[in-house]
Amino acid sequence: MIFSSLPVGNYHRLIRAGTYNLTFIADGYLPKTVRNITTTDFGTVVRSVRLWDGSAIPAFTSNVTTTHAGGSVQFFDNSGGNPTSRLWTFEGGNISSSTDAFPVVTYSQPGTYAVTLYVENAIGGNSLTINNYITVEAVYYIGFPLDTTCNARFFDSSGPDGNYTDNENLNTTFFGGDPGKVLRIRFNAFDIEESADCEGDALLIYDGPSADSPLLAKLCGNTIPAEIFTSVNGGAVTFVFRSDASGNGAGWDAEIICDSGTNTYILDPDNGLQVYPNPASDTDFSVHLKSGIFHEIRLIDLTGRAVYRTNGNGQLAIVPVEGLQRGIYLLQISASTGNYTQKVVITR
Ligand SMILES: [Ca+2]
Repeated sequence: MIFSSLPVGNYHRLIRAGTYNLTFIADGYLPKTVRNITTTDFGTVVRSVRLWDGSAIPAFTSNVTTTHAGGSVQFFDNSGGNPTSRLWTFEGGNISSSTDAFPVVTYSQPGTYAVTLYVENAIGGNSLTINNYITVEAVYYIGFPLDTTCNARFFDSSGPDGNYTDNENLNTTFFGGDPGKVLRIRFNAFDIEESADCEGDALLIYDGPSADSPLLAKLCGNTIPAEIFTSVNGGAVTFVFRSDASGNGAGWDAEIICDSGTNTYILDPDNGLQVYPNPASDTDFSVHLKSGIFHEIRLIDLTGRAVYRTNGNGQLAIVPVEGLQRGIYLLQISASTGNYTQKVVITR
């Protein structure tokens, strides 16, 4: 039998056991055929079918979703339905709007910003907004004495471009902005003149508020170092850079981030909402809520498509990563304690 729901209609038709292609037709929408639906006599098959009216469907990606103050992001229009016009809106960008297919936007102020794309064809238009899509980190060069942060972009003395200079002796201390987390140091680029035991040029990293704290790493060369974690929740990290009288390199580009230290992200400490691991490689994401229950959890890809959705009344949900491309996703969580969005990464 085939049913539709009231008030759209209520009709049915007896069909025999077999495999069928069902075509759905409605005024104002394009026909849609769902293939290979197998049913038994007196059996029930339920399919949710959404018809498309032919209007343009917005979708976009970008080369990065995290940048630093002064950094640029390249956006790509991946919309469907052959749009004939488009309008981007960039919260916090140096251009607030654009009609280009591949606009480049520069962000000057730290924060998180929404991106909206509206596309239209002869039939109609649709708009897609992704809140908190772009994260812009505050920028620090070594030599800046100290600050408290949970999201810093940290460079050598020359910043993102150019080499550091000779005979430098500079330091910077970051205090963790979250009393319940350690600091995680992740390098995006690294190039310091190599020497035996890094006795020439070196970046030294200490597990605390000064160079008297325990040494975590002494770095030189041009291999990107593994991630480094401080050991004290709400503690500090101190960087000391020294260069000798000749020879130098491009320096480094690093991110300083508050982190639980075990790849666990705590979204809501009051209610014990955690996501782990993040980033994930081949392990599924676990979402754990200690007080309250989940209503719905969705994993959204960067085109705004839900690649996984679960309804639940429990306190632990598993979001499978198998079959998903590496990249950045948004985990949208609706729970009795509130609604949450967390950026998660698959790194395989
Ligand atoms: Ca040198």
